[in-house]
Amino acid sequence: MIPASTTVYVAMGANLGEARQTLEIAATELAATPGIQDLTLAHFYRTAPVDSSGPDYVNTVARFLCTLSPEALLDRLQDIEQEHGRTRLYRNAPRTLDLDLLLYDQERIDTPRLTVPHPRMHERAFVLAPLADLAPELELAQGSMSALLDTVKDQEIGRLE
Ligand code: PH2
Ligand code: MG
Ligand code: MG
Repeated sequence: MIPASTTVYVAMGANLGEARQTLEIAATELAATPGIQDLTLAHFYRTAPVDSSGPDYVNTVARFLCTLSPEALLDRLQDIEQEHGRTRLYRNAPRTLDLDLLLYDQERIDTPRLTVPHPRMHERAFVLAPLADLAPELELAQGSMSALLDTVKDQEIGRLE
């Protein structure tokens, strides 16, 4: 039997090292994961750090179909972060790679390891802009993509080629 696939969105960010290249490699690794199919990447954006410090970030969002459980997917995301030298010195510290599970179909998950939908995604231009590239029609609990983008238009962000 073919297992039912879930549509998943993952936010990708980095502000240390070759940030864009790291995101491209991480996307390739995600796409090659058993249980993950049809990965599409949004545009890349250069973004000023939000509640964080250090150099500008590069951010994007990946969408894919997934047959992994949310926990198994989180394990895989954390493995890829580790491979790219991710350390967790303190909250929101500069990082070589951050992979955040944003949406797992319509599911609401609230466990010690995982809160989905991501609780701060609706207030961050560095998530909303690439998410809107992939899914302009998406509705979050807090509003439509265009309404939410309007509330974050003062956040500094620029699309990369
Ligand atoms: N991630 C954070 C905190 N602040 N700022 C930008 N611009 N991009 C990020 O990915 C980011 C951030 C925590 O994960
Ligand atoms: Mg994050
Ligand atoms: Mg994270």
